[in-house]
Amino acid sequence: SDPGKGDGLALQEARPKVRKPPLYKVVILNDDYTPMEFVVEVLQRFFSLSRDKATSIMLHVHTRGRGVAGVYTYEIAETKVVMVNDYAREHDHPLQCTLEETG
Ligand code: TYC
Repeated sequence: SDPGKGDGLALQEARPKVRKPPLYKVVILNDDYTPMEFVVEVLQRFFSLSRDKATSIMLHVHTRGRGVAGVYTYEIAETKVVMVNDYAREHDHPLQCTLEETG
């Protein structure tokens, strides 16, 4: 007999399982020494932000101590953290960013 036309018990059709991956925030930290212009440049360069949006996030970090540059899957977030921290170190600025799991 045709195995595709059974009573639905022998060959149950499974619902496709699609799971959203966990997301991670790339958090930028304030410090006393990194120039504001450098932070804005970093936010534009690595997070594809407009100058206005980058400036707004930089000022938020400057006044509040920390702020979210973007939200990504783990591999992309981790790559951005390494790229920003390497870039800041190359330019002798103490700017730091870290990963944080979203709630
Ligand atoms: N606080 C720095 C200053 O006054 C500016 C700054 C902003 C540094 C954001 C880091 O993530 C940062 N020059």
